Amino acid sequence: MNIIQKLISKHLVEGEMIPGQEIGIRIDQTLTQDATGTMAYLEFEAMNITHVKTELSVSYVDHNTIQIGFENADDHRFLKTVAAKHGIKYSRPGNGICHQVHLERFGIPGKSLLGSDSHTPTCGGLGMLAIGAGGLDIAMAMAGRPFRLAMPKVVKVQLTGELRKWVCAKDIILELLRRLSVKGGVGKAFEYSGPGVMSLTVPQRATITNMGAELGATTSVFPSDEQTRLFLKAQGREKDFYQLSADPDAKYDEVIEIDLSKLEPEIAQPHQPDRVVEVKDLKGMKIDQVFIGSCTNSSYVDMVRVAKILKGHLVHPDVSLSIAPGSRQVFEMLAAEGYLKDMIAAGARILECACGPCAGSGQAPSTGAKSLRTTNRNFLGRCGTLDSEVYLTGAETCAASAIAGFLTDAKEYADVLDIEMPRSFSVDDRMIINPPEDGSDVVVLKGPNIKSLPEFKELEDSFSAPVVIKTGDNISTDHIIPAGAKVIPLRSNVPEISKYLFSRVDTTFYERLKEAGKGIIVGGENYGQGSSREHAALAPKYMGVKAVLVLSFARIHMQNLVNFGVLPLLFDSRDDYEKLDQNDVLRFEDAREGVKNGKMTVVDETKGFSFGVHLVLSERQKATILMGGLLNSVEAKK
Ligand code: MIC
Ligand code: SF4
Repeated sequence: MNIIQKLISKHLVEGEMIPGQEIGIRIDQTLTQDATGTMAYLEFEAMNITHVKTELSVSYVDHNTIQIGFENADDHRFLKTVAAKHGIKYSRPGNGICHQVHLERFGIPGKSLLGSDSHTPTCGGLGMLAIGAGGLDIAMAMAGRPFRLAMPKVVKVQLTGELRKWVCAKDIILELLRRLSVKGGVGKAFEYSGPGVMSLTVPQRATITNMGAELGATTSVFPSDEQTRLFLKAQGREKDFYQLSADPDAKYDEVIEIDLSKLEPEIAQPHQPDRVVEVKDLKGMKIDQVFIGSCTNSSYVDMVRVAKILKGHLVHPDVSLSIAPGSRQVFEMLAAEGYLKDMIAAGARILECACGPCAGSGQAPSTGAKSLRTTNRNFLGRCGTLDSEVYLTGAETCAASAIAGFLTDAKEYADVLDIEMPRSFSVDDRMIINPPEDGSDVVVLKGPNIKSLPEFKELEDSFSAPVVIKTGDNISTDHIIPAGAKVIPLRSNVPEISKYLFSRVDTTFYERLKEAGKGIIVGGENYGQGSSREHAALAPKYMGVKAVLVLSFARIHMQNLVNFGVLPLLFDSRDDYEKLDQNDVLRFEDAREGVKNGKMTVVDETKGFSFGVHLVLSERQKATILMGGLLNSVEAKK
């Protein structure tokens, strides 16, 4: 077996490991972050379960840390109390980004982790089976229910050679994005293998598995080997080590080869993470802003390399450089070892260890600006400025360019870039609050912005509704429901957040949908890529969207639509997608029977033609749709 098969078979509770077929796996650990966590815990509360059933569940606060009103602080208080009540650890704001902290303190090779954040596969860098999903799926996992997914195909990424000093782990995943595109990983899991693996430390591996999310992959994993043992030992957790490798005769569905010694620094251009070219192709491009941080590139070694480049220089007068270390552990070590001083002296604007600018919470670029970032996503408007351009690249390239004022690689700094992963990290878990043995007396505090979950009715048999929007390919959940300092505070308030639906692409959308009272969304390929935020399904459902009709879906978003009882429909033919227009009224007859059969006929009443659509759903997913969503299921109620 390959590693993915070994990990899955160890956790398999339902189904067979045949690619494409639905399987159920046992979840050992869960993680949530505040932006998706409030909803996940409201859903968990709706299930009336006293104590989580997992081995470990952690609630992180890292997204909504800018408190421009009471909302975020109220959310933190809710998360803290709800965690104490139900046996969940609470990582306080100030402790760092969920994926970075989980990798450092909790990830265990061989275990399964489900997180309400699409970058949960970061812990695959430790040999974990780590998967991102919507909040409701995490709530179900906390309640001890299996997590269902389609068994992925397994792609072997064979690494040979070693990276040159000014080339980094980010370049490996950017290279895969260049070759495969943002939809190249849908339905697949990526397993890294070959002699090049041993040269990569766990934090470097985690950069790669983190950004595997941008391929649309179900998950990504590295073997658990000597590097893994060294990392766990340095975290004071050698006892958690478990060796994991593929069998010598393991089979794979696909093989991709990358020679690390031939890689150059790469960069993803606006507005998709797969628009990758080599840095040298754009060398000299003037830049206005640089952000170094996020769950992709904020480890200790990343930050030290940045500090070494910045030392003795000043950030270019036309550039604003912000830096956010990934965790309190990293932050504290940078301070203790003097690296923070070098960053400050160079004029860097030091931010708290949180997601911050990555999803648009602070540091929005100026009008028309070019922003260079170490983050993983550059979807239109995500940074907070609609007409700015975000480029994604490695930390070294970012630091060298911040000094130069234009895009350049860090080759000239090669001499200072030889930094080893520390033999021991500074370990201090006091910012993680352990829940009491018995939380029954804990009072869960909910501020006025925290609204209860809407209730949904079962699927109607026949209905008609207008096409409220028609989009192109690769629409991300950032397009559907933005994040950012303004909108994230509304994550626990569905009526309010709904007002921002598609606001980045069409400011009339909300009013039009409200007036129609119902609607159909029409989209192209890979609809719903990116974030796991279930609000991209929940808000449309709340506003009366009956179906999302597209050429293909991204994995997490499609499951979120199912979870909230929105029909996820696929066109039988691209021609029909071409024929449809906004405002066409579509009629659905015998929709319930159609769901059961996996196909139905839709009538375009405006243009007077009919066409076929289909659903690729398991029997369980069909039943969920029919009952109007997962919260209405017996499984959620038992
Ligand atoms: C993101 O990177 O888009 C986020 C913000 O972390 C999301 C989660 C969210 O929307 O809260 C993700 O990746 O799932
Ligand atoms: Fe946070 Fe950005 Fe990572 Fe999402 S991608 S978890 S917003 S740092």
